[in-house]
Amino acid sequence: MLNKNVEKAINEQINKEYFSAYLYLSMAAYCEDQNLTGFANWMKVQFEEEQFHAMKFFNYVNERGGRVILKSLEDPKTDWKNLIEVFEDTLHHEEFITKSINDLMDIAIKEKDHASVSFLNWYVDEQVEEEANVSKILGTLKLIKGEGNGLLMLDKELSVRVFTPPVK
Ligand code: OFO
Repeated sequence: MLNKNVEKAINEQINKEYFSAYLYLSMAAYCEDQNLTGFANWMKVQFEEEQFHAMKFFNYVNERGGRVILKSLEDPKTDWKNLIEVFEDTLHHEEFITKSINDLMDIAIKEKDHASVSFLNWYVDEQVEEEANVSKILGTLKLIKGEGNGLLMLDKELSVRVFTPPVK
């Protein structure tokens, strides 16, 4: 049986994961509007990844005999100054999610819920990758000052990203 405090915190995390998906879809819409289809593709893959994160929590709660309670999502931001601002927001958001996962881990440890600690390790590792991917793109964007041929080349590079569901 899933510890009640852990269950409550995971339900809040499910909402954050779906909000992440919604935010990245909103960023994809902005990129489409800027005719940057490669960036839009990258954000759409991010949208799928976040839904995967949410569903992994959803399935875990059910597997442990808990109850998923969904809440409404806040409106995502819809407009940005440029691509640098989009990726600065993305990095800040991922740092916020990392803190949230760490807080969730602290609750599982405090409650001595070893199964949840083990389960949450996947998210701890995933956040390292998430932040690294975003930082790399943001670094390149700053290098090319977010414009010109460099921007078009990066757009092309990001157009090949595909969503591959992790095996576990
Ligand atoms: Fe982007 O890692 Fe989930 O939210």
